[in-house]
Amino acid sequence: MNVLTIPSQPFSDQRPGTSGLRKKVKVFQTPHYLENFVQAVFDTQTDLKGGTLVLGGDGRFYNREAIQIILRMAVANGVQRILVGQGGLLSTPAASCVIRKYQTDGGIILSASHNPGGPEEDFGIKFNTPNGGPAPEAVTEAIFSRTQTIERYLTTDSDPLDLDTKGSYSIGAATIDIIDPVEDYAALMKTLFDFDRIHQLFNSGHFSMRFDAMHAITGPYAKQILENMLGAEPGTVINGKPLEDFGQGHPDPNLVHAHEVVKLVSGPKGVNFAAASDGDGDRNMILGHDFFVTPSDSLAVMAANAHLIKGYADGIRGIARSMPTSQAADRVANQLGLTCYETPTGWKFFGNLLDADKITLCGEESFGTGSNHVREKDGLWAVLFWLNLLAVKQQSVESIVKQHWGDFGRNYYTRYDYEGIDKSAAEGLMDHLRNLLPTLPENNLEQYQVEFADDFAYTDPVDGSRSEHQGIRIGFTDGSRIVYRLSGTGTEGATLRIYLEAFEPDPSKQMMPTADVMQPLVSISTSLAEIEARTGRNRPTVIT
Ligand code: G16
Repeated sequence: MNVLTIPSQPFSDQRPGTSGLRKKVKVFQTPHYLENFVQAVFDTQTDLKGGTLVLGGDGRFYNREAIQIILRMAVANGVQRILVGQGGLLSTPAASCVIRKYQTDGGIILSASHNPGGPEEDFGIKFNTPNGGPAPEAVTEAIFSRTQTIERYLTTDSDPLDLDTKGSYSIGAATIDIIDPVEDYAALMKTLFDFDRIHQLFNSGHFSMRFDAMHAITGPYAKQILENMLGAEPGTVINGKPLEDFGQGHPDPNLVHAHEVVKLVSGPKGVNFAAASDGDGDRNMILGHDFFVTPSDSLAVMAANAHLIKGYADGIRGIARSMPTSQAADRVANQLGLTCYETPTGWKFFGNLLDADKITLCGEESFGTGSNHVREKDGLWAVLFWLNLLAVKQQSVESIVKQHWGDFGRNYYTRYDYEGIDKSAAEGLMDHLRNLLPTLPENNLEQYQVEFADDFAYTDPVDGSRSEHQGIRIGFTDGSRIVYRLSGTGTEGATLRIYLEAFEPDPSKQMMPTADVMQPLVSISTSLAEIEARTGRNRPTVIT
């Protein structure tokens, strides 16, 4: 085996977004494009030399080729040991688990999450630090800055490795271990949840569920844990085979894209409980019979009931939510005498709070919940948490959530997405809102009185780092809110997100259709931002 030095030149567009570098597959296939980014990781994360790297992805198109490229580069850059998921597969939370369990020097995860896969679709890459979490901004900026000066990358002339057979292999001085992608993760789940009790629930004869893996990474994990370990009936996991193009679906677990499982939990023949996860297994959607749990409510319910779950029986230290996530979790924290941290969008902002033991649970409106067990959001973990809760409480999902609203008040919530709009129009719209901010406080917008209006900035309470321009917040005196921000995960044009939240403390008014409750906030938010005039759109692409 020989180490080769290949001359290269910078690409200007390699700054990671909300979660790593995401581009069309075709962009990643441009000669040297992937290699430059990977070399920038090795050049800046110097502990990898002589250290251990975890490597895996969500199995989407180009995953296998990328794994072979990165393996050769890792060997050439002096990585001593590389742990690779069999078949090149590792869900994002499982990668985080493996990075932590074997005290490695970090991991490279290949995924574009919930974005579609295939030759014309999306691919992505991100580096996770030794705590198992997505690299914080200081690290992603260092990687980006290195990509801007890169002149060469290192690789080897070694043959492709057989990714499908578990075992230990050597290339030069490096050892490559092809590991079972599910085993370590399943063992961790067993320490957190009462598997016997969930097993009894599945065998009670009056409970059944469906889990939609959406032909993405969680299929093998869900089959092993739900069907083999917990005794759920065969067929509980649907669309369980990971496919490179996700069966031409859009592996985003929401009411629109996971419609197959929504159907199975609806109507007189519907099952009691259903869930879905995304491309790389870190997102989740929770459904009761004819009942959708918003991700914001899911976090709040988990926080209020964590003491009932084995792994959290000693109580939780604190909670964090991303800024656009509803304030339902804040109400729980308040009652428990805990702090609820409000962070910018992006799981990377939870890492320091978890490492410093300031929080135990965290979550986002974008179908993500997690805890201190790993440093990524975790789809299947959330499903097991709910299963454990159902087994303990012996209540339906709907009655648990309605009881929660009765106790804490209901934060009605909806999100409007305007996808693929013109980038400069989107930036102009955000500037326009920023200019309006000083005029808003103490004004009335229809029946709402503005309490505060700002451009959200965050100072990390652990390391003092500052993140500016994280979204426009308009808060009203009754606890309702409008939030605007531009997505950092898209690969085409810009996506404007408007997040709306209306607080209702009165139980007699908590069963209204969300769309009706939200109507005044929808009209305020669209006219304030001059959406139609600025973007040419008279309706959003997706409403969740
Ligand atoms: C990523 C991040 C999340 C974020 C989501 C949406 O999730 O890890 O923290 O909430 O993107 O971000 P945006 O609103 O900027 O598109 P994932 O599941 O895509 O990795």
